[in-house]
Amino acid sequence: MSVPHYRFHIAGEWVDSSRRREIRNPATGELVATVAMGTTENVDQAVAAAKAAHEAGEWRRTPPEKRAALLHAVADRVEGRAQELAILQTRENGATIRVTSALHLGLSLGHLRYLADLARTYRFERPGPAIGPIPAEGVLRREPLGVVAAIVPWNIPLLVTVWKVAPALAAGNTVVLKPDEQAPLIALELAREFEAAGLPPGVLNVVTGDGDPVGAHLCCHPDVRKVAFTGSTEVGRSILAASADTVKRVTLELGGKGPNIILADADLDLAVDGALFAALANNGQACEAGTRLLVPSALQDEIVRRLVARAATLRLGDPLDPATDVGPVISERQRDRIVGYLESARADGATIACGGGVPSGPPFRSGHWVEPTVVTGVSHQSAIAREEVFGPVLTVLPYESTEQAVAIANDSDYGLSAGVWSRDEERALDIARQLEAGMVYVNDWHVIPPAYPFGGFKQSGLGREGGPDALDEYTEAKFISLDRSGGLE
Ligand code: TXE
Repeated sequence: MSVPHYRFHIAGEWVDSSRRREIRNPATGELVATVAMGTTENVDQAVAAAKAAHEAGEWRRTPPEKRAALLHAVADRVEGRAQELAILQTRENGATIRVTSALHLGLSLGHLRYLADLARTYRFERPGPAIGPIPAEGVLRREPLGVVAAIVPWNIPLLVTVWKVAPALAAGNTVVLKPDEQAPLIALELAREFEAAGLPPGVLNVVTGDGDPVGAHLCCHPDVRKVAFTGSTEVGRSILAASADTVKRVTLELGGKGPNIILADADLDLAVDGALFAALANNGQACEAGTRLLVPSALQDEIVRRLVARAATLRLGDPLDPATDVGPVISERQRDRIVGYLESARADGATIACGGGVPSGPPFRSGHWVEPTVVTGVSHQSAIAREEVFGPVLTVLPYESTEQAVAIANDSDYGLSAGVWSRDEERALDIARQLEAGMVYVNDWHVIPPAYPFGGFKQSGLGREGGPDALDEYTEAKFISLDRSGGLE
């Protein structure tokens, strides 16, 4: 049976390449599609197209209201295909159909519409206050940057793409998008909808290919004014370094090791359910997952007993089945990485309270599987408690006092998400204020509303995505002074 072949998109043309990559369903190994793999020459072509489109000025001079309308038209088109695209996303990256429908498609559409609307209200130009002591006035402007490179990962590709492409376009920039080589299809479908909605050629270009050379070449290209990246902290660092030569603007959304603190007064049923949701949603492959569960030491046995009982009810399996709770991980490499962390935890004396296995009998013969896993008995200094595992693994750490809980929570290079479970609003808020994290969830997790910024403290990143100031990250501030002491009519 023939499978679809995806080409990439430069200057309004769909471009093929002699090198192809197979995209296989991580649950079954089934061939989903093939995709053209770009080269550095393709990057040069895409940047040249984006630069030419920026200089031609059609898009940046399009009234913001019309740019917003086009982004809404794209949202309408994607919404019309939501079910089909959720299935494609599940087949491409293994997230369960409930998650691709609600989170990957549903949330992305909400964010796309919100970011579109920002163009309508954004103050691209406004008069400033009088400039004393000279008789002058100022004009405050926000202008598009030019060519923006967006580099996205495979775990929640549509939302992460929307976070970059939508504010960049809403602000009048042109874009070269590099999807992840393992899950590029949804981004190419999105580009198709932008083209169908009438975006001028060259304004949004997509080059699929490997991180190095395609992503790396974009990051040192002199005509790229900004890089917006989501991915590993390691690659984030290399992007920051590569951007230094040409002083590119950079936003980075990197890894996390979210601390999730259950206070002694918490509703334990809610907190235990929430802790599993925090750690396992999207098959444990979410940057803002809650992966360090901090529990009062007196309650540790009870909480672990409840976690294990609840985890036993979770269904691991076919991600296209709406009854499935946890699907496969993206690749053999990621599975082996997760297994490596579990082995090192065992060597450190950890107890695997549940899970820990790699099922291989039917229906798990193909694909990349890790059982939902709860780890106890490790120090908060061990690798499994400090590093991003990026799989369905929750590590439980006991604490003696809330001060100690906060200290352990903040003793991390990361600072993306954090959580607190309590019945006492004041106590929960007091702790939330002390946590070094860009997002703190009280009695919930994975709350990602479009009107709030997303991003991390410390080595979890640089800048923020979404939220009311999203267009600031894609514009330059300009001040024009008008001296009225003579000469101006
Ligand atoms: O990420 P990479 P990988 C974390 C998570 C995971 C680990 C490795 O811990 O286990 O990273 O995942 C492109 N210049 N996250 O290897 O390599 C690459 O092609 C420019 C957290 O998949 O960072 C892809 O498009 N670009 C995370 C993107 O970077 C380069 C999501 C991400 O890939 C490049 C994913 C280079 N030199 C992984 N090398 C999150 N924050 O949500 C690679 N890329």
